[in-house]
Amino acid sequence: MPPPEKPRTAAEALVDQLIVNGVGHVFCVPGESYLAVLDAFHDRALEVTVCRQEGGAAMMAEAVGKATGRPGICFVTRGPGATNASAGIHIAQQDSTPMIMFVGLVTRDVKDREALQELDLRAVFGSMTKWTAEIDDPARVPEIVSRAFYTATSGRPGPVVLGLPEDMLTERTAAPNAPAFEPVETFPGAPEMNRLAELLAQAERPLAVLGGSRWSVEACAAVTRFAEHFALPVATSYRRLPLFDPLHACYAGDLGIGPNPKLVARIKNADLLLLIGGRMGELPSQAYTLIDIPAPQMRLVHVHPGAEELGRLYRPHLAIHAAPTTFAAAAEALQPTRSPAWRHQTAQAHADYLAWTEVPTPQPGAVNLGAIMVWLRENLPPDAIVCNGAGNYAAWIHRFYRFRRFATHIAPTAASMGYGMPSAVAMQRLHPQRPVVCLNGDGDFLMNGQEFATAIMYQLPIVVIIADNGIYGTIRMHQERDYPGRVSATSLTNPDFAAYARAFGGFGTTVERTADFGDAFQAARASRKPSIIHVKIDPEAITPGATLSKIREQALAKT
Ligand SMILES: Cc1ncc(C[n+]2csc(CCOP(=O)(O)OP(=O)(O)O)c2C)c(N)n1
Ligand SMILES: [Mg+2]
Repeated sequence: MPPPEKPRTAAEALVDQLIVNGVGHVFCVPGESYLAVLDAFHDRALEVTVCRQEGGAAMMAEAVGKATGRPGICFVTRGPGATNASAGIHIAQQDSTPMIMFVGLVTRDVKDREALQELDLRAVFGSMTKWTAEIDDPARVPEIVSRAFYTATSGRPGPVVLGLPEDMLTERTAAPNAPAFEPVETFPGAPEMNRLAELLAQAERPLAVLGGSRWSVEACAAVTRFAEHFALPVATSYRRLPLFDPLHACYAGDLGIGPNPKLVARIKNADLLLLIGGRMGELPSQAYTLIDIPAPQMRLVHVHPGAEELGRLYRPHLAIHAAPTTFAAAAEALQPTRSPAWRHQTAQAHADYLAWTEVPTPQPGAVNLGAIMVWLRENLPPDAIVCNGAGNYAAWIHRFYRFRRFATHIAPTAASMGYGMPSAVAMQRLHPQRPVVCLNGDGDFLMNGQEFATAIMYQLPIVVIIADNGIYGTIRMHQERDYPGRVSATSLTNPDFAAYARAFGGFGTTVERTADFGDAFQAARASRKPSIIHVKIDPEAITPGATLSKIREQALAKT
């Protein structure tokens, strides 16, 4: 691209470089440290979402990265802004999500005086990003922004943080735009794929677990055909549910929190395990109890785009250094040499999944969250996007909802609370026509509930469901298990969340019986406003399988 006639400011060059790289949306909380960037937004074709707290802005950018595979972008100010945003950066790291956060900094002439809100970005973000740097020279804006796109997306994706000294942003530069980045692919080689075919030919009880990032609609379709050719049972890793159609005959279930014990047993007993894309971290590995470390008890094939992840925990029998996209394309070309002898096991695995998820378990109290999930799975269209944060309420989503399409579940594998509301805003900004449903706990919602105001500002018809049990339920559950009867710092006093919605200008309603949920949901959708459905849950209904009292009694019986 030829250089523009009048030299641009560094801020203008920066925003142009984002546009060159296909960025359509940015999320921000403004700061005086990057006024020149705000000015560059003024007459450029970018959708800017102004947020209420930088934690929300960062989680929105992370959600865009998660849903699209391309870096989500946010802009925040120095000290208080960047530190507020850090939760979103940490999620991007743990979830392997491409994201770039730009931070307005103090002017270069006062650096290291501990000037107002000065922050040592490298020291603060160095351990939770793939790369943290500062742009000191306007002429290097295209170079450094280009590198940020490559770094955030290549290998194992993750976050990049770039600091922008305020005075640098207003200087002018004749530097031309760098060409748009192109994702760097790693392909499995023929020797690896031949070895995989041999391992499959020798296997008796194989199983695949899909996880990680760098998937696509096409990759999911290709891996489905691979599974069909080999009648392979396929599980999805924690919060990677939409990678495989749950109603497909090869689907073996979700390996999240509180998984089907039959699935856990099936994985432990597999003689060939294919980990495709994921790291098999603490949650899906059931606290590192599924696969022996460092030498797995079964033959392990680990497919991962990050070379440093292969052999990091589990010493693989076959390491395939490839992204799920390129691996799936190669895998679907493999053909079995004999009819897979484990066909009946795959059918049994799918039957076990259906039996585990078909009918909601009975619950104490007048509202059954499982029944609400079944209502949603029967009434939402397949392209609906469900967002959530962390809390025990999410166990019912994992177990009873069914994600039929790629990227329809946006939730943190890092299990961070407060993610649902901002990610729902991001998804509705990206997809104005698709239904976006945001599920929250009562604790969870108010960690970023201020972004309901952002939904109002952009008139986003998100339906927010708050499962209010009056407790930090997950922690109360752990407390009753480890310190039975000694309740401490886990109770909450909540507002009237329906009135909260109305106070912002949205639609609000309260549900106190399961049977009333459907009408409440339809009324929320019909309002076309950001909506909150305040669902009152009995705190006894702590997991789909056990009440709080039962957990306490079991713990007391052990002491
Ligand atoms: C940002 C953050 N802070 C704290 C935690 C620890 N934590 C995990 S779940 C949870 C309680 C969630 O409570 P709520 O949202 O009400 O959901 P519930 O478990 O009651 O369904 C807490 C405090 C966390 N995961 N993330
Ligand atoms: Mg709660």
